[in-house]
Amino acid sequence: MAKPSGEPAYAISAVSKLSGVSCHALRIWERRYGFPQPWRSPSGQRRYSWEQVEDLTRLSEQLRLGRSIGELIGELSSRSSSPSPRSASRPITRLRPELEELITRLIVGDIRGAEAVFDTLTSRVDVFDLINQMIVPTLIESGERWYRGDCEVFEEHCITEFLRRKLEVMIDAALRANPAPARLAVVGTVLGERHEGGGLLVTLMLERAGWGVIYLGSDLPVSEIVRAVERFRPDALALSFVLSRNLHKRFRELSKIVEVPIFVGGRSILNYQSLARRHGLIPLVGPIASLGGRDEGRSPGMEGETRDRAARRLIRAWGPVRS
Ligand code: B12
Repeated sequence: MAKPSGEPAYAISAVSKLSGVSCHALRIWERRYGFPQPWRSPSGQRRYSWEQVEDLTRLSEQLRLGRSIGELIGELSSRSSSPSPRSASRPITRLRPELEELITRLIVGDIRGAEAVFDTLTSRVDVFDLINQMIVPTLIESGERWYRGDCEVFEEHCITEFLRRKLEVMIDAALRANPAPARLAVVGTVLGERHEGGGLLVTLMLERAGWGVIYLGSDLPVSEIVRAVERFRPDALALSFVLSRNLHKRFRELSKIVEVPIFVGGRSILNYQSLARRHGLIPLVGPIASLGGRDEGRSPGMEGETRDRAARRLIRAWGPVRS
């Protein structure tokens, strides 16, 4: 069964990926501002509650909008009795009960029940909320449960395969609604990286933002990616990195591709942003659903845009996270 939402169950690496705040910043803020204050596991590891994850996610969104960390932490500590209008209008746990119901149904093998939960959700919330509040947190939650030993490998597969199928259906719908894209991106993952979630999410968000996407799937040698770039001549290459294994080697191989801007994202990029830049790659961190934005659908004015401007648009959509 799911852990109660208030129990401190999340490790610092998970909190970092969920909120878009680096592990380094979490430790510095704790020392400097006493926020966020984690619990400690019996072995001394930091443990955070879901509520702290929510606060940090909101805070990192505000940081991206240019607000200062000191000011935001001050607001958070004085807020306890009167939530801010933003948090009232968009609470991140709004879908938490549905998320837990979905997971529970999937791990007991009630696929049809899970379909019903998901169908009800899709009729209630937009794609932006579905991704940010449901699909990504459920993927992460299932990985955390597996890591803590709270779920079997096959149970984790029941959850993630269901979500992968849903993402594919959503991509099909976005593609049909985007018949004449003005820009083209090639998306995938490099050799050794079998995690597809990031690539599928990027594909979905780019299609919704009016880009055409050729999705190459996962675990592809860079030499094959080079050939795809030569053949398709895209405006951007977007690659997802979950594991940091062989990152230096892959970055070196990718640095040889100079014809096209290469955007790299995914949980391991958060801690390797300068390395990526040194190899001429463009790291993008933060929640994926900010590309295209809430209810923006197709981005206007893409026709006639230069390749550089199109690439800058992609960068602006994510923006860097400052610590
Ligand atoms: C599903 C899954 C699998 C599946 C993948 C199936 C598939 N077809 O995708 C399978 C079972 C194959 C698998 C295998 C493994 N996995 Co796994 N897996 C997961 C799980 C549960 C979900 C992955 C996912 O889709 N996450 C959601 C993504 C989308 O989140 P994200 O990377 O943080 O990305 C966000 C942003 O960064 C951004 N983004 C992502 N990509 C990009 C790209 C661009 C260009 C941009 C702009 C943005 C962007 O969008 C996301 C949402 O906002 C995670 C749990 C987790 N916390 O993620 C573990 C997890 C990633 N796996 C893990 C591990 C350890 C493994 C294995 C090594 C296990 C093993 N011992 O065999 C293998 C490695 C296989 C390999 N060589 O790749 C660890 C990784 C730990 C680490 N080092 O960081 C995790 C975190 C689990 C855990 N808590 O320990 N896994």
